[in-house]
Amino acid sequence: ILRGAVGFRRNVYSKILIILIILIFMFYFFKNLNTNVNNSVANDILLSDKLVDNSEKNKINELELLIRADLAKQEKGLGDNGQGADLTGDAKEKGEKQLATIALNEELSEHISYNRTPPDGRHPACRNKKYDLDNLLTTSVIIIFYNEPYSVLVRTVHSVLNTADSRLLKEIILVDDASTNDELKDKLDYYVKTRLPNKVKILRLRNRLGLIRARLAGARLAKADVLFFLDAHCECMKQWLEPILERIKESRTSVLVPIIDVIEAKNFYYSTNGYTDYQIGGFTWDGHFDWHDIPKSERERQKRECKEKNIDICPSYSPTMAGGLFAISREYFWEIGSYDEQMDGWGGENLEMSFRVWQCGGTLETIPCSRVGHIFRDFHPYSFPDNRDTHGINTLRMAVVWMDEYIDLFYLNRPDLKNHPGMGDVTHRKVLREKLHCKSFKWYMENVYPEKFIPTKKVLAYGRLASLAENLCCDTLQQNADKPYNLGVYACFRPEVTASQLLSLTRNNVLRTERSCATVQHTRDSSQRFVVMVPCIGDDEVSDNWNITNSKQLKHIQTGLCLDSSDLSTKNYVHVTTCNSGVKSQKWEFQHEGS
Ligand code: LR7
Ligand code: MN
Repeated sequence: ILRGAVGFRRNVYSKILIILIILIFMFYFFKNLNTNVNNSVANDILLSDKLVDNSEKNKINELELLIRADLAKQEKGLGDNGQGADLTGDAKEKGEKQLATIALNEELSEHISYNRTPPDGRHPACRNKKYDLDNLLTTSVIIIFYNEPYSVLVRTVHSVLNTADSRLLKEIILVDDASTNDELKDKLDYYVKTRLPNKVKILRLRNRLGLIRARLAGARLAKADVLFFLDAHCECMKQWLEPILERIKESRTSVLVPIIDVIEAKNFYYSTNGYTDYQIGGFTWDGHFDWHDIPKSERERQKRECKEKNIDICPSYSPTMAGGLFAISREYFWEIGSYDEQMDGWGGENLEMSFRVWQCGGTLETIPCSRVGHIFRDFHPYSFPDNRDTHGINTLRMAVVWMDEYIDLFYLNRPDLKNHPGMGDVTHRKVLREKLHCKSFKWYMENVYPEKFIPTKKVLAYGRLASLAENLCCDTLQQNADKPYNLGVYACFRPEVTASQLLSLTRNNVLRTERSCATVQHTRDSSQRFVVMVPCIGDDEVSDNWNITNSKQLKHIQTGLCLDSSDLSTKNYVHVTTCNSGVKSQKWEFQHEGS
């Protein structure tokens, strides 16, 4: 009996052994199969992870020395806590030159540690919050780059690794949009291979595809629950992932952005403004993204949400997003139509995704407990083949698919894009819109962005404001609308009105352009006061009002003075002066009656 029992046991052991061997075999078989699938799906990409095994010793030694030199150059403590830093002597000069050529102080970046800490500028309520890290979603961070300064890119990766709990971070996918800078090739491969954990991967595109298709390539490889896209020059604040992952778990159709803090390109100062006065996204009718303060109505909605949930800080709905830093459920990203893959180069994809998400049933939210710094550069250090206006053409594709009749306001600002032959085909995006049963742009304007000014609606008059004295029209003279400027006159453009001559007199008697409202200069000399255009958000917040009189004058109600086009000695600026219905230079006519 005893012998029988031993024999039986031996039998069981060998069976277990055979099963184990089969399991191990299958594990490796499927693992390999998986990498093969990756390679064949991503037809045009090279996964460069062979370098360290294959290349010669010399090359490796060389790279190792370069990397050690980089590390030796970094000064301990420099820029810590997000402080701005300064160089001296030759290095300072070099940095200043780079600021002019690549819009960023690369030399300074090389002196700052990859692991410098950003400040903690979060709302106190965010700092006290606890998260159940074992039950949050996982993230694939996707960072695309084209010729970014090596040290800035590497710092971005370190920053993610330093701040993301390993339970939440499945992988970081770096997508190289066919950079030509050598440092971003073997040296970066070697650094990632030898200094960073396995979860950092590099995807090399064979050809430059532009940022939209580069993000798509990264997204195709990603495996985690959530995609978090970042530009290649970011630094993450403590716990930037947790509140985002929590919100997506609660609401999978929410597309989320962190507060985007400014890191200055000249001294790497990471500035944290207050935690409640952050801005949200809007757009201009010429198709650009812009920032603006959270309107009263949204603040009130936020308060209500906070009260209901009994929490201190809540997301704010945002009509649009800047586009570079955002998180979305991976499944939802594909469901909602990822990107228009026919968009080239740079630009336009951010408004496209914003409108699409809102119109097709999702929401776009800023999560104030999540903060990420972004280096804002004064200009793009790269160009595109043929100097194509990719932003314009991409925006045209967006407008044709999503903006319905409001596209006229876009064409008004961009007449050059009407019937542009470069637009290409957008049928598949229109089909997508049908398939997802998306709402109209009118719905978006009324429900998501009601504070957005529409120059032709709810107005007493609009269009060109022409002087009856001579062929002159009020004109912004293309001055920067981010700050106050004087209203001028210029020869009227006809037959179509141009954006610089498009004015509206609203039902609240506010005289304005899309972004600026007309006020009267404060000065003692009341005979000649300029008309100052100041940034305005809502009509109700403007204290200057205007009336059209029976004798065709435009009268400033608060001062009782009238708009006058005479005496243009100073740069074609118009002024207001004592009303006199007898002079022609005070007679004006709007192009259209209001509706
Ligand atoms: O051909 C290119 N291929 C690329 O991979 C050109 C650029 N890129 C990379 C580039 O290296 C960078 O990592 O794409 C990323 C974005 O390019 P930036 O940093 O030059 O763009 P930006 O920060 O000036 O522009 C904002 O608008 C763009 C519109 O297409 C993108 O959506 C950017 O991601 C976006 N950036 C942000 O939203 C950060 C917040 C700033 C604001 C406003
Ligand atoms: Mn950027």
